Amino acid sequence: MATKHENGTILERQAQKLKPPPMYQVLLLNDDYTPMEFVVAIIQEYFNKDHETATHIMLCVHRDGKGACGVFPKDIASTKVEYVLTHARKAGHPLQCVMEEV
Ligand code: TYC
Repeated sequence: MATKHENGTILERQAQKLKPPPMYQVLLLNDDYTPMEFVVAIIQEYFNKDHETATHIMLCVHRDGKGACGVFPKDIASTKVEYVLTHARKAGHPLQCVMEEV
C-alpha cells in the first residue's frame, strides 16, 4: 500500500514479511521398560489429556514406536521435554521424549 504525504513524498509500505513462528511437536518414544500406566499419567499431567485420550496416545506409541502428544511454540515444547525427562528419570524409567519442527 502507498501513502502520499502533505510534502509530496510517497512511502511504499514493505510487503509483510513476518512468518508465523515455527511450531514443534513433542513426541514420546516407545521402550520395553516404562510401565504403560506411568506413560498415561505423564501424558495426562504434562499434555492436559483425559485418561482415555492419554491411554489412546500411549497405545499408539507402544504400537508405532513414537507418537505426538501436542504441538507448541519452541520454548514451551522444550520445557515440556525437560519436565517429562526429569520426571521419568526421578521415577527410574528410561522413557524418551523429543521435539521436532512441524
Ligand atoms: N512399551 C511399554 C510397555 O510395554 C509401554 C510404553 C508406551 C513405553 C509408550 C514408552 O512412550 C512409551 N510397558
